[in-house]
Amino acid sequence: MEYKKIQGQDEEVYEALIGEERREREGLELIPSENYVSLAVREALGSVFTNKYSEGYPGKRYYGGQDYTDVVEQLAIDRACKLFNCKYANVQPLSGAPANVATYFALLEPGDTVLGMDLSHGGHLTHGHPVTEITKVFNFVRYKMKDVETGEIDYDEMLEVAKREKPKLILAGFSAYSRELDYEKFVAIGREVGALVMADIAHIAGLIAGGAAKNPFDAGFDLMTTTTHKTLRGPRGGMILVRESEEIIAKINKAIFPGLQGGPHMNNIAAKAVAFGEALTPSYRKYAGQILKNAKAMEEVFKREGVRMIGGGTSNHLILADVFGSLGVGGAEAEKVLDEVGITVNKNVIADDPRKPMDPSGIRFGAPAITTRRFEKEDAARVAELMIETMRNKDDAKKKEEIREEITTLALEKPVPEVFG
Ligand code: DSN
Repeated sequence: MEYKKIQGQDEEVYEALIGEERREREGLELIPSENYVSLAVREALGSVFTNKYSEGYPGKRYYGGQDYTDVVEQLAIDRACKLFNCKYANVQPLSGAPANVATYFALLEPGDTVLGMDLSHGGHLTHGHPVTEITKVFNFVRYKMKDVETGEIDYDEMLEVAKREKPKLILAGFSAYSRELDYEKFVAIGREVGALVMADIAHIAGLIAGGAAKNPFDAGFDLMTTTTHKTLRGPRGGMILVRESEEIIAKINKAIFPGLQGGPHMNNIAAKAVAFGEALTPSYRKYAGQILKNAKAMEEVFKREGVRMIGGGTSNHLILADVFGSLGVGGAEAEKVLDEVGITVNKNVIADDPRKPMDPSGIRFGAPAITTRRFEKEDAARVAELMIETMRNKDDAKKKEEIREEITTLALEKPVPEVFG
């Protein structure tokens, strides 16, 4: 994109935009929650829909002039329901965290208990980390992995905790967990203790939509929340999906508006509709499958080089590697040296990490964004080799310069396609 109008009007913002364009073009994005959207999605984001207030829902708004907002919101809802095989969707949440918070307020009373995955074992802040405001209102209890080396969840412990704590909601979902969950077990435990069962599929939404991961709705989950900008490759935003209960969607809709949000961001909803349209195409299914192949190719290199991975490897799009334990490089330093060669990852705590969150033992990385750039297994494996080489030679400036050159060449050879498909 050229940003001609901004260039003429605001040099400072223009410079930052151009810098980010260059960074994304010349480097490799491996943060597993990031991706590149199509130009069509960016057109919708920058469209006239940003001008419009439309509190309410299609056909029931509080302001006039809704002929076209109703069209795009309904398209987004219908396409979301088709993608995830469910009856209802609310596409207004501004992102994943507000979607989760709205769900708690919609379905729980203050003081009610939620059972979710421990943050240090892969869960998310909004699943009840003590630093979040929601813990002042709701009570969060935890389940963990039984075996950190295989990633197996301790379902016996989950049942025990569920029987003891009597949660109203059981939450399956994660932001740093690399294996598939046993959704049938979650549903069985939920039914046994009378809890609703919810999946936060933010990280794997695109894999589910593209048929490369199981859909929790097939196991009987009641509802799911997600972001739309990770593997799903849409604009930054959130969404709540309900399998079949009219009562649940009515409560969710009320919690989003007027409960917690005002006017929906209609430019964003238009962009969600465009992205969901892309995700319904056969080429998107191919993309989702390729993410898994590329992540597996990276896993093989890490295994071969003796770098420990939490869960022993990956069954999805992401890898959590214990770089401190295996290479003697802390997560913060690994993030920094990889940045120096043009590879972006994030430092991440590993299960029961003895180190601090700002300098943990691990890094988290994955394949969604490089797969959008049409990287194949061999390319992904080479990137993994270069990552390990960089960390092993973290103090060798010449070596890092050579690696940076190879990364830049790889990146320039595979630009983000203008049109997906
Ligand atoms: N920040 C997101 C991630 O990187 O996984 C989750 O909120």
